[in-house]
Amino acid sequence: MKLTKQVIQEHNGQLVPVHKKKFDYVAEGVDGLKEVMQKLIDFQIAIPSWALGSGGTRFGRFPSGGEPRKLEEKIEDVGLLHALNQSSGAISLHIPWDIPKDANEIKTLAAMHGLKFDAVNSNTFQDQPTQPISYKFGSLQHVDKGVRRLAIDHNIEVIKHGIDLGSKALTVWLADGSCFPGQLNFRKAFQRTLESLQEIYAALPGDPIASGWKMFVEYKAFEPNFYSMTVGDWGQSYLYASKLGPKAYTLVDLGHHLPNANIEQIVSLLLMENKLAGFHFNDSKYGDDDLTVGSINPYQLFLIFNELVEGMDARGMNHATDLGWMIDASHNVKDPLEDLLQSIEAIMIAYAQALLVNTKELKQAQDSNDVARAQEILQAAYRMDVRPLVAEARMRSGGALAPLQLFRNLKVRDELIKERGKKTVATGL
Ligand code: RM4
Ligand code: MN
Ligand code: MN
Repeated sequence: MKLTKQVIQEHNGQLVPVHKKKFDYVAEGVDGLKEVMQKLIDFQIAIPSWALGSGGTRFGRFPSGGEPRKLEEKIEDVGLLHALNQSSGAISLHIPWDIPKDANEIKTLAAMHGLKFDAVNSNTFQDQPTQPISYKFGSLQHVDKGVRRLAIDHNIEVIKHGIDLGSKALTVWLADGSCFPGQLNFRKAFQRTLESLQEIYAALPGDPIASGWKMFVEYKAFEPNFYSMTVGDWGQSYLYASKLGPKAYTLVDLGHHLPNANIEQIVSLLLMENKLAGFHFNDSKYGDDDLTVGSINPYQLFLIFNELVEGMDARGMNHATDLGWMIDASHNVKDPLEDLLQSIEAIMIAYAQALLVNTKELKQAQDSNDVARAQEILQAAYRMDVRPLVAEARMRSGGALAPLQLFRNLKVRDELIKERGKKTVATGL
C-alpha cells in the first residue's frame, strides 16, 4: 500500500485551520524558531526490521494480521510510516532474520520510499536450523574456540551485508553471560569476548576512520542470562569500546538498565568521552519491556534528550547525523505500525522540548547553586505543549499533521490484511 501526496494534502487541508492557531500560539514563545523547526525537520529515527510484526512473550503471541511476510514488505511498511511522518527515513536490519536476496534491488526499493539503511545487527543469541554447534553457553565468550569462530564469522558476514546496503555501523548485542554463580570465569569470559570483538573490529571496511564505519557495543543488565551478562552495563561496554579503538562506541538501549538507573547521566558522560554510539529507544516499567517510547516515563526521555542536546552542542555535533537513533520496541497488544507512530511522536516531542530549554539561564542557575530555579527551567520546557511544532515540522516536510489519525481513517491495517492475509507472521522476536 502506498500513500499518495494528494491523500496527505487533503488530510492536512482539513486540519490546517485549527493547527495553525495552535502553532502560532506556541511558536510565539519560541526563541530561534527557524533553527528549532529545521532541527525537527532533519531529525530521523530508524525503524528496526524486527519490530514490524506483533511481538510476544514466552506465554504467547497474538498477531494483528497483515504482517509483512518478507523484507520487501517490511520496507513498504517503513515507507508508509515515513510517508506519514517524514521522520522515519531509515531501516535497521537484523541478520539472519532479514537477509536481502539481492542487495541492489532492496536498495532501489528502499530509495523509492526515501529510506536509507541504518546499522546492521548480528544475531548470536539464537541457534539457526543449520548451525553445527550451539550458542547455548554463549557466542563470542564461549570456551570452545569453534563456537567463537562461528560467531565471529557471522558478524563479519553481517558487516558484508551492511556494506552492500550502504549501512555504516554494526550493532553487536550479546546474550552471553551466565545463569548461575560459578558457571563462568568473569575475567576469562571478558578476555575471550574482547578478542572476538577485536577480530570483528578488524573486519570493518577499509580505513576505519575514512570509511565512516562504526561498531556499536550494546549492553544489557539481564536476560536471557540471569546471573551475569558479559556486556552487562555501560562500564563494561565502555571498557570494550575503549580497548577496541576509535570506531567502537557504546550503544544505549533504554530498557537495558536496572530499575531507576540514571540514564541521562550515563549519556552525558559517554558523550563527554566521545563514546556514545546512539540509542535504541523504548520504555519500560520493570525490565526490557520494550514498550512504546514515552509511554511510561516521558520525563526521563526528556531529561535524556536534554543531556543529548547539551552534550552534542558542547562538542559541535550534528544532532541528526552524528549519533544513531533507532527504536527497539515490541508490540504485544497494539498494531505495530500505530505503536511505531506513537514512539516516533514521543521522541520528537522530547527532542523539541529539549531544544527549548533555556540553556543560558540554566547555566546561571547551576553556577549559583540555585536548585529551585534549575528545576523551574527544565520543567518549563518539559511542560510546554510542543505538539504543534512537531506537527508543523512534519507538514513542512510533506508528512501528515496527524499521522495516526490518517492511518486509521485510511484503514491501513484492513488494507494490509486484504493484501497479505490475516495469519501472516513477520520474522523477529
Ligand atoms: C535485545 C537487544 C537487541 C535486539 C534484540 C532483538 O534485547 O535489545 O538490540 O537486537 O533484543
Ligand atoms: Mn536493543
Ligand atoms: Mn532489548
